[in-house]
Amino acid sequence: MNQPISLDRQDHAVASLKDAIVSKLTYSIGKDASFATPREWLQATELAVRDLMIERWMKTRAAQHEQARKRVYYLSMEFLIGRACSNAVLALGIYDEVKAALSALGVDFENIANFEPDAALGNGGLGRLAACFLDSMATLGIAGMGYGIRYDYGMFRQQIVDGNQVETPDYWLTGGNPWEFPRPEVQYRVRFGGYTEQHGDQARWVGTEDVLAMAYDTIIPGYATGTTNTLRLWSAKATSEIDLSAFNQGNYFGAVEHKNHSENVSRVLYPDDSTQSGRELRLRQEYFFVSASMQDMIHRHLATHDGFAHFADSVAVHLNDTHPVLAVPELLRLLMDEHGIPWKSAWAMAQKIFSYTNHTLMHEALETWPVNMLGRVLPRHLQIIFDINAEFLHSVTAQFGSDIDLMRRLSLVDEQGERRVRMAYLAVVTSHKVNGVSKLHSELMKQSIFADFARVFPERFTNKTNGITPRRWLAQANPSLSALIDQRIGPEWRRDLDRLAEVRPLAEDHGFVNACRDAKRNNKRRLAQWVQNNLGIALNPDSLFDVQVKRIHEYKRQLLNLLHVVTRYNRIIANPDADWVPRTVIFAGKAASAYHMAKTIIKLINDVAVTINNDPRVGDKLKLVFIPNYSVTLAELIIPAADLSEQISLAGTEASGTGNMKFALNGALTIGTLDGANIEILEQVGEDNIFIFGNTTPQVQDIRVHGYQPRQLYESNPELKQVLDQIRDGHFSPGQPDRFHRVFDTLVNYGDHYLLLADYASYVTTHESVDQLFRQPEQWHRKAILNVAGMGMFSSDRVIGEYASEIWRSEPVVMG
Ligand code: 26Q
Repeated sequence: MNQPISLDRQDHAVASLKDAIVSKLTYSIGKDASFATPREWLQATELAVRDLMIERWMKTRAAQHEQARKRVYYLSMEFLIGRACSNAVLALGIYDEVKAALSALGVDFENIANFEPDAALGNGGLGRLAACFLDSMATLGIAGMGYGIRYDYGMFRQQIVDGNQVETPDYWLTGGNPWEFPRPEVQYRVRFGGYTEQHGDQARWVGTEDVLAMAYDTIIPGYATGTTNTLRLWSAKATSEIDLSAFNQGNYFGAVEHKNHSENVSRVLYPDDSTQSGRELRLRQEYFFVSASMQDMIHRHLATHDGFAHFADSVAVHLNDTHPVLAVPELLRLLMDEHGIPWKSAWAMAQKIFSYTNHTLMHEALETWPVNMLGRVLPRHLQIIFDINAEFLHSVTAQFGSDIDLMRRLSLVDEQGERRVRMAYLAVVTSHKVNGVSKLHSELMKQSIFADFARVFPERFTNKTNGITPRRWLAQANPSLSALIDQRIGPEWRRDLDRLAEVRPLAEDHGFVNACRDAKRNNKRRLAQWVQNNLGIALNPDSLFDVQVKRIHEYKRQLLNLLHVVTRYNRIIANPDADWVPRTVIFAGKAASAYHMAKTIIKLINDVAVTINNDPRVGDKLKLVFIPNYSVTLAELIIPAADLSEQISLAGTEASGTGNMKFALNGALTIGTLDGANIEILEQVGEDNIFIFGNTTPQVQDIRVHGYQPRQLYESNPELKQVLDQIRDGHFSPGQPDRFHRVFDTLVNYGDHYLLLADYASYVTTHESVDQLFRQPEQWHRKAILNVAGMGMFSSDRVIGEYASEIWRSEPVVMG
């Protein structure tokens, strides 16, 4: 939807795309059109589209170079990109032309696009945020580059077998990856282990085991602009292919053992999103990619500069959580030990260069590494961390006097028990800016985990409320609604989401409201069709689609949702002839492989689904579906089909949430707690257009202070008691009645940390208001439109603009 192309120009574009695709099919894939499979058509199309981006890519590099823009390096262990083809085609503004070209060849674009695997190099929110940020940096013309790991295996595939999650590996590179360019000429040596020898101020790190990091560059197109950025991912390569002496002795297995061991470092993404795994391989992964990235950054700098005089003004390095924080001691090591810069200036530069985003307050997710392990794997870095700590604590003493207790609390090394390095503290001490990802989270960050640091560095802490890219999450995922909006306000909202405010008056326009209703119904049918084809379950598109899709975690409270579902089921059975608003409740999400309770929750959802969906007394009034293998691509299908968005985490636990924004942008109403960015969504859409329930953060703190009494809540609410007893007594697991004992005990007897029962009553009542509103479709869709209209500020373009001007201090590139 870029500038309209005149008709003959469009004909011309279609003709030349058609030629290009056929030529790629013939000369790059080696196939005749009459024998090509859909996958081969896709590959040919991708190569043709890619050619159109490469020229822009080169021009962008030249412009960034000429205009000497400050470079922004975004370091992240995760980039959850999803599919690239439709995104690229939309960015280039040639969707209709590609579709027409393929159609002339007898091929359906949407059909072949479905053969592209997702690049699932991330777990969830944090990884997807990084992908949205790449899109926005390219679109805004920020000279930004992503650095990460090219995992051979991305996020595992989830199958549901007998109601249980079963993980299978995601080898996403089988069919090749046309969006990446291997750069065998860009390789760095990354060292592990060994020991250090001190020579005055400089240290020599010797006796190491080495791995090579090789770059793979992925093109990141900006939307409707010539700027095209790069995501550079590192893949591990052994320093030698085979061990010749072992080989010559006939030990063929031993000969490749070293190679395999080295290359394992980039083999697989850790599928934990909220507990620190503490595994040494994870530490090696973290160091592997930041070492390569810092070497590359210095190399690139020295290619155009004489030394380091302007270094700190020419680069900004952003840490996406603490996972890449070893970049700090690595940069210091490179500057001091390899480039002879004295400690003082190296440290001063680091403090200007780094900034850090925190994504969680949960204690179990905060990274710490045992001093022992760090000393063994990265002896030089441990020394440097100790030096930073000494320098920091010294400066605090100068400012606050020597308060031993304060020192203990601020120290980068936790001395209690097994000594551990607190990675978040290292990030805070180094960075000139530290931000949270929603207003509430940024406040809580200063009150809880970083309270002492907020006193030492008050000016350092700031908020950057998350956002999402409107290109993927509205234009691409929801063509029906996008077309309606285009008709009324034009296509500019794709680059300036604040323009959606112009939709607000249309909430009073019957024609528009009805059209939005039809668009939603269209999306619901699209999803129902998919569910029918893939899961064999028939959904009624006229029922209320009530959706909770996200990682499975106790703090996100999928169980609270389920308690409501069972309550509704019991009410239907007790009163089958009442005038029920038909509901379809949809869940999707993965559980970390070792997270036992999360896996039990998946099983319980599936067991309840079997009971409800097969109960003839229920019929269409209630359906429950768990959609397996939630992914970016499934999100694009599910979110536009939602009427109701479940954002029900315990107040104070969800740092921001970004799914909440995607749903509201697609015209779902939110049922949510006052948590994370829900609070800002409420501010934007107004309290009449969102369903808020439950305890607030201060109330939660109050309940905890006075002692949470779940058993009292259980005893005093008969409906709640019935539901919990059914779960405990095997109503949904007759073959194994004690299967969910632990769920019951957690909620009722062990003082559940996430206070589900404390919010149950208000949640169920709020769902009654949801039904009331859904009975008045005109009112419902009016409010849905007001949600869409209020989402302007949640564009990742707004967020990146703020990061660029307030944190990175980097000006956009101007393309000629
Ligand atoms: C850490 C150590 C070892 C192994 C894995 C990890 C690990 C990996 C991923 C820890 C955390 C994550 C991911 C966290 C995450 O996705 N956080 C979410 O970030 C979103 C973007 O800011 C927020 O919207 C969510 O609220 C937050 O939960």
